[in-house]
Amino acid sequence: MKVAVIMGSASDKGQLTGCIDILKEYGVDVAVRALSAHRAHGALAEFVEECNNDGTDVIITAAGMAAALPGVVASMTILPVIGVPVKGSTLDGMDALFSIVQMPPGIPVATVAINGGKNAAWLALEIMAIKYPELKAKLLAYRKEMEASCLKVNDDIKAEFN
Ligand code: RP5
Repeated sequence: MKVAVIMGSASDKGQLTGCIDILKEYGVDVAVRALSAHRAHGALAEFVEECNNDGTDVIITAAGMAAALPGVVASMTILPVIGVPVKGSTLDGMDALFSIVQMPPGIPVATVAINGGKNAAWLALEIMAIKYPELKAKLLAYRKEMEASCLKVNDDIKAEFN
């Protein structure tokens, strides 16, 4: 299981640490890069070409402002590309959200919430679970754990107010 995580700038790093932690917790081999689509497009193209040939399963991308990175990466691969809009200081991430989600037909980017790095990891795991049965079993077990902890909270609330 192999995932590439590309951020547009080191300033996006904070939005990806949770994502990278989740992937590693599930035993995924993670290759992390900071390669701007605007400032380093040559190196970005070389890295995506590596991903196309080295068994990478999914590419996670994160960028803010005029966030071209996810769409540009998607244009260079048929691997599933997940986009994380990063909240900048001026337009609160709406700029990045619209840049990432509004892709033309044929070049999709699976866009998660603004600053939704953790869901990018969960979505990548679910995509890979189609191919890796042991990962599928782990994700199903995790859903059961989440349900159990949610029901425990419900029991506590019932006991407190009823
Ligand atoms: C985007 O511009 C990056 O993804 C980052 O979110 C934003 C600002 O980049 P820096 O000026 O902090 O490098 O391309």
